Amino acid sequence: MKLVFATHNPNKLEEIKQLLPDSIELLSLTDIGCIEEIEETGKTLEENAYIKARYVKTQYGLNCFADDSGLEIDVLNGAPGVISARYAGRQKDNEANIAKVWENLNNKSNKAAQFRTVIAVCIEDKEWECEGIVRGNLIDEKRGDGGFGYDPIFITDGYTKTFAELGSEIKNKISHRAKAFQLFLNQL
Ligand code: ITT
Repeated sequence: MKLVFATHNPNKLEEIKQLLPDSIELLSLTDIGCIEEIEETGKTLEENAYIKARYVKTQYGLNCFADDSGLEIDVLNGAPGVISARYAGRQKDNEANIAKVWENLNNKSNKAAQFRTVIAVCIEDKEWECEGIVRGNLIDEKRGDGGFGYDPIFITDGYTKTFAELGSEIKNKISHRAKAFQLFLNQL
């Protein structure tokens, strides 16, 4: 079966390819000639993931799945959530995004947060979604050079190192994305 992963990110594609059975031919947006930007206009991670997966299914007639992820902070009612990449503005600046988190958490003792991934799947005439969540706490300093986004300020429950200090091998086993993808793979 041909299956499209609605991403242009070669690292994400390769990671998933390793986990899939040989019977599935995994294709990226680039592989199917989809070079146009799919506007992520949804108000939730679910909506954005479905926008991407349905776009490919409708426009290209191919089975597809798509993911969207974000950081959700308890005392900020789940912000930045769906706008995690653009929290401090359209320029998608990690440093500025982290500074805004600190600003909004100033004087708050509860720094609990979670990363959440939603995968939307459109295969034949079926649609469903898979979710992965990793709980933890945010810290007031940046620690570690690995990962991306909010990794230097997030320590997941049961660990003392940030996601940026853990290294990709460990992070990719325990992350929100890993959990969502594992669920998805089990359902294929
Ligand atoms: P796509 O092109 O595939 O959409 P992206 O960088 O926008 O890649 P995601 O949709 O997975 O990545 O995540 C949106 C934002 O949420 C991302 O830019 C980060 O700010 C934050 N985020 C998501 N997963 C994260 C992780 O594992 N570690 C740190 N920050 C993360």
